[in-house]
Amino acid sequence: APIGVFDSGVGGLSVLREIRQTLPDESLLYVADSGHVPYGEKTSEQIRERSRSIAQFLLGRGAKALVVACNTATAAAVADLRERHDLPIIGMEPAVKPAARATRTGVVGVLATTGTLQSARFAALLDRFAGSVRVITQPCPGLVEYIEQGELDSPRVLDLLRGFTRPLLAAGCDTLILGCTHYPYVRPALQSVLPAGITLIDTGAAVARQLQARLATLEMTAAGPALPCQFWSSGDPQALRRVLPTLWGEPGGVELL
Ligand code: DGN
Repeated sequence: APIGVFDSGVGGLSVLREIRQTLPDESLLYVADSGHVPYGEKTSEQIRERSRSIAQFLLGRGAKALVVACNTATAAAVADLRERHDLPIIGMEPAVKPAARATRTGVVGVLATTGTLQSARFAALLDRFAGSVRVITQPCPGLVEYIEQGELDSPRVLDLLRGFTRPLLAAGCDTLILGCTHYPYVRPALQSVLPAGITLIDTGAAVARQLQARLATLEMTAAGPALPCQFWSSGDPQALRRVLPTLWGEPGGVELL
């Protein structure tokens, strides 16, 4: 049976790539909820509704496990999904723990959506590290929209990144957490606007390993061979098809959700 992965748009493809690398024998299904992107400015109830309906769809396609490849949707909906469905459900979380280990200044920055940063789940995460590290948060409105278009290093994207990181650098951050699954795609652009010696941390690889461990414990690991990944978009399937070679690494068939 396949693993179902979803995001508000193309960001979750950064997680999907890590899953493919870690679990090459697993068949994968991916839903981009591009008809409703961005999730960052939506209410939690709206995001829970979208997540419920996408989870239903993926379960209907035989998914044996779900990955909520979106920090914003995880914060709003993962608890609700776990209550409703009895299968492994893996979510994202800004990587505060590895950042706390990596920092030398003791100050780390979190780049994420407004929705993630304002969530109770994120507040609880910060509480756990309150004594050990100072955390400065920075919402990044507008960034996801560019990444959705495949615009990863244009002058206006670089300007946006300069603006978002300036206050974090001023506060003494030497480690920045990419707290949204879209942001790994602007990692090179970020690096180009940051001084040397700033560490960037994202969660995709850790989530893939967590999924691998869960499947192994439950004896649900597939023997392979994997089928080609199937993609759905609730927005414009053509638009997703266009960015797949860049963001997923190869072309793929996309259907309308
Ligand atoms: N990719 C999503 C995340 O990780 O938070 C959110 C993107 C969005 O819809 N704003």
